[in-house]
Amino acid sequence: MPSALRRIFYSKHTFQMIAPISAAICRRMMLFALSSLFAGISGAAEPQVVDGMIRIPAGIFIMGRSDGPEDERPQHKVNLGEFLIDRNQVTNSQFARFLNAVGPQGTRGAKYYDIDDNDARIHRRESQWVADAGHENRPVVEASWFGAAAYCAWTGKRLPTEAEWEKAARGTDGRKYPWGNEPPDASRAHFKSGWNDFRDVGSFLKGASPYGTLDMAGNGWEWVTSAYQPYPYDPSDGREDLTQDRVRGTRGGGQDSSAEELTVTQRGRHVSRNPRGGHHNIGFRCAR
Ligand SMILES: [Ca+2]
Ligand SMILES: [Ca+2]
Repeated sequence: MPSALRRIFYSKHTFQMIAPISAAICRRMMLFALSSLFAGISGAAEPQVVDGMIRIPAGIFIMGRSDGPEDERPQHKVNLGEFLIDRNQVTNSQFARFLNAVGPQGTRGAKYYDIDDNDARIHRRESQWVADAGHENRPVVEASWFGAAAYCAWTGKRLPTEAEWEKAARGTDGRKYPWGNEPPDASRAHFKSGWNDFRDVGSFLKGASPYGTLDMAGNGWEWVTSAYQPYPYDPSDGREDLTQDRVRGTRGGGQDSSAEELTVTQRGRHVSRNPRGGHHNIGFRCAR
């Protein structure tokens, strides 16, 4: 074969071999570019979730706000160690398992769950506690603060502190809502709804926090360990003494909240928060 012809043959042959490979590489690069673009648009990459929990790195974050209600002032910096927090609120079916194992009556005279409340969505059927049909994956409410703390302990976890909750909800840039500063809408949070009208946990991916935790705005307030005390937040001033019978914090806004109550700084000052009772709009998630 003449050398010029051989060159053409080999180059054509080589092209035939390389063409499918380069097409595949091109396809992958296109897919990568598109997925990066999509991640950029949706605001966050897929978070790493292990055992239903998300790792929140150690470090300083901005807590409270200086332009809000009295109990959210002043804005201040809080340094926290690393912790894990549940991506989602605890559901009725999860809490039903706890009731079957531990029962609804707590120690120290506090009940864990308001079994007789009309808003309870877990009922006893054939000697088992069972979530009502259709409500299995909805946030549990009517669990008292004592019940929420006992549930977390039963799973080897604990309730988050008020500072941990707020950092998990807003990250470190001092934003107003989990997703940023744009006002809430129905694609990001479940709010302005009826008395016992919830959505399945984790339904609002567009409302994710910078770390990927979900429903930090709306779909049920959430108990935290901290007693309701003025800022600045100081864990050594008695607010984290869990042996005291105190009004405890609730964060994040309920299914029946107005948009104003959905900020990551909102401390639930208008919410009925007797820690010994269950409430129609207060649920919880756990930390570790
Ligand atoms: Ca919530
Ligand atoms: Ca109740």
